[in-house]
Amino acid sequence: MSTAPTDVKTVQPADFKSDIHNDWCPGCGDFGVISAVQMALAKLQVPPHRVAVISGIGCAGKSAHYMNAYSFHTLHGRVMPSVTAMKLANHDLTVIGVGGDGDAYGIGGGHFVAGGRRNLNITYVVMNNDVYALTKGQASPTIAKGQKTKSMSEASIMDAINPILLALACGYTFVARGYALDTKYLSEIIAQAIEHRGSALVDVLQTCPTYNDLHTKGFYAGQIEGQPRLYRLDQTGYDPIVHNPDDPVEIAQKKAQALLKSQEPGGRIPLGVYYKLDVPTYEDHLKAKIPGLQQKPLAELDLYHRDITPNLQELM
Ligand SMILES: Cc1ncc(C[n+]2csc(CCOP(=O)(O)OP(=O)(O)O)c2C)c(N)n1
Ligand code: SF4
Repeated sequence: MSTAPTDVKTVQPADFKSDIHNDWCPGCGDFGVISAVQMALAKLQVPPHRVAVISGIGCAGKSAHYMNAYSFHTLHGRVMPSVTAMKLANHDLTVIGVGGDGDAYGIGGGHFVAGGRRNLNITYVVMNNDVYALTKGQASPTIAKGQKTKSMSEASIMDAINPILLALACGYTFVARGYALDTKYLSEIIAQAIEHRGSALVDVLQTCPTYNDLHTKGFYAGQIEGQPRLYRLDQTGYDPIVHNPDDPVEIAQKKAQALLKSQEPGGRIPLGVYYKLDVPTYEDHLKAKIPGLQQKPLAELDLYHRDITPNLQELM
């Protein structure tokens, strides 16, 4: 007779859907991204009460409202500090930041840098539509020099930030790129990012049919010299993993390989995992310094009934 439990409820993507009214425009790529996050969490069987989602300001920033999980809608550009605080307070939560490219790489740029070098075990999903959509489509830091969308009065005269390069330079230990309208594959990438122990960036090419008439569904579905513009790295034999994390030469080689892929000549765009390095996380270092954290996360430690007399005496 089978002893398998029959009353175990498996986590479904629908478990993460909130009943808040969604006011994204019809056809917005953000729908695909949030669905992919929900599918990834269900794939990993993480229940909603073990998940925290933090989003910034912008269309992407509304994501926290649309997730049934612990969620927090923070200030513009402050996704990473909020994610950091959430993870430090409770190491046991699966912490996911969601924001726009303006939020992450523009106003939040300094925090994005610091987030990479800490290597906290978190996932940052950036909805990259090349515009500041919520404020009517001004250029964001990812739009290329010379490009102009229908919402811009003139073409951009600045060089673009390349999120993959930026993340590699900042120290993110998992760097990937997805496409909002390939939700199934995006969910696989996000699931890998969540499983990764360390700071993970998933930059997502996101269509904004309202303000970006350059990077449309048709553009991404297009071909370059008979080859699809978008293709999967994992179908080309590309190996993103640093197999010996103690070898600085291999780390440099794997970063160089990702760097080349992030600016592929001709304009084809690889999707998938560009780089993956498994090294101790910020939490691992903290646990080594603060023994109490090995038993419980900070949120569960009794901080209010400690005798701090010895500390005060040291100061006298
Ligand atoms: C400190 C601050 N500066 C400016 C704004 C105005 N503002 C709101 S959303 C936004 C841009 C959002 O763009 P992005 O982060 O790319 O997200 P999207 O709307 O494209 O999803 C700006 C500039 C603000 N809310 N707070
Ligand atoms: S303005 Fe663009 S990014 Fe914002 S909801 Fe509409 S389509 Fe989506």
